[in-house]
Amino acid sequence: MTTVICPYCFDRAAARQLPYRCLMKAAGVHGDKPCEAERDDIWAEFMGPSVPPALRLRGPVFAAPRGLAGLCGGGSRADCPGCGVPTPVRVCRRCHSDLPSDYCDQDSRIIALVGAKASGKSTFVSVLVNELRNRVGRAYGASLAGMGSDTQRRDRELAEDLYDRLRLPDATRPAAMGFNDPLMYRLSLPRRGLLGDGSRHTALVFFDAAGEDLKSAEAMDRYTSYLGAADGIILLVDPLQLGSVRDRLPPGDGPPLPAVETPPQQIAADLAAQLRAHGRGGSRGRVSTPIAVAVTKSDALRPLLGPHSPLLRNASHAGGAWDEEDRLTVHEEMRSLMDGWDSGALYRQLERDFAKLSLFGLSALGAPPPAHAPADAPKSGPQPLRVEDPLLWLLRERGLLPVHRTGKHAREGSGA
Ligand SMILES: Nc1nc2c(ncn2[C@@H]2O[C@H](COP(=O)(O)OP(=O)(O)OP(=O)(O)O)[C@@H](O)[C@H]2O)c(=O)[nH]1
Ligand SMILES: [Mg+2]
Ligand SMILES: [Zn+2]
Ligand SMILES: [Zn+2]
Repeated sequence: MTTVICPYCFDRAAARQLPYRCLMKAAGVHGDKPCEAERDDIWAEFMGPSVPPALRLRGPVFAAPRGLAGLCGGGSRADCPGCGVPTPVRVCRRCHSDLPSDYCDQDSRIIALVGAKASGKSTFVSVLVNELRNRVGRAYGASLAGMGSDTQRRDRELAEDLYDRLRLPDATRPAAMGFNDPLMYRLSLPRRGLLGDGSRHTALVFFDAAGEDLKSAEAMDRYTSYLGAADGIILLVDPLQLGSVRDRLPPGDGPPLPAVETPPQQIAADLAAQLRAHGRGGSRGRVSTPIAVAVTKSDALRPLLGPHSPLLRNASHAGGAWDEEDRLTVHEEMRSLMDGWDSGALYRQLERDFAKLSLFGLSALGAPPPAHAPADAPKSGPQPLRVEDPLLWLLRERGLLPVHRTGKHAREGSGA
């Protein structure tokens, strides 16, 4: 039985129970009259007040007929009881959002992206997607395809902005101002098996919320079910919002420093509390969801790094395998840097709260934005450093990446 997690409201349901939506096509079998649009109040209520009244009228939703094979996508259709025309469109039981046609054909992995305002979440996702499609995709023989027209459109727009016009993403609008669509991708990785070589498909769902949603109670509600459903969390920490880092950086002519937002320690503590409330607390009260804590904008930290710092180069991904030793080197480097920033307070708290945690350092842009235009990418375009590491580690934790083990450090790491 295929279980589907709605990428909008995170409801879990058996694929065969998902209702259908009529496409309102002409050529109806019942008297040639297409169905008329109906008000979909369940969907409208979920989407919030930003949906104009005209758009609330949608194709009628009807329950899946009994006895139909438990598939969605893959060609499963049901005849609309109103007009008799078959439809392939499945919707979520709880929020009535339409699911992309191939969403339910594979396991889904929900990756929660969390970070204070302006910590670099949207830039990170855009660059990550581009790297997975190109450099990293080549190394692993992987491919990534946007699922659903919303993701495909947003990807195209963001890529044109970032790579052609060198414009950084706008600040993400907070949930109070409307619904932010999840980004859905189908990640295909090669699988070498006894029955021959093939591909393994995973649906990846990212939810890029606005930083201020972490602070607002209404927005938290949706955020919480998202966190509860997450297979892994990427917590982005903006080093330029840490007072001790700001004090250490030489005064330069770079772009102005960002406003100081919610401190990462506070975000981590809230996160752990939310996850515990969702039953994700494990042994000794530590949360079982793996968390990748990534310090962003590492380009700005260059004056604080030694000439051989692993943060100055990408992982090699040689042989299409994950290098555990390299991850530990980065983890230790970040740990000693953070020690200098706050005497290790954030790390100690993370260790108390999370059973599986790893530290990362990345830069989506590879260089600071131009001093006079902080909303632009550097002139040379994004030249990311280690932007893929947190996601690859989370995939590895779920057994989705081949691992290449060398040396004495090659042990399963938890909390290291
Ligand atoms: N130096 C440097 N600055 C970056 C990098 N990525 C993002 N920034 C800066 O951080 C700002 C915010 O980035 P966003 O990606 O919009 O951050 P966000 O977390 O999505 O912000 P909200 O949506 O408002 O919560 C950008 O406008 C850039 O000025 C990077 O790799 N290096
Ligand atoms: Mg954003
Ligand atoms: Zn839903
Ligand atoms: Zn119909």
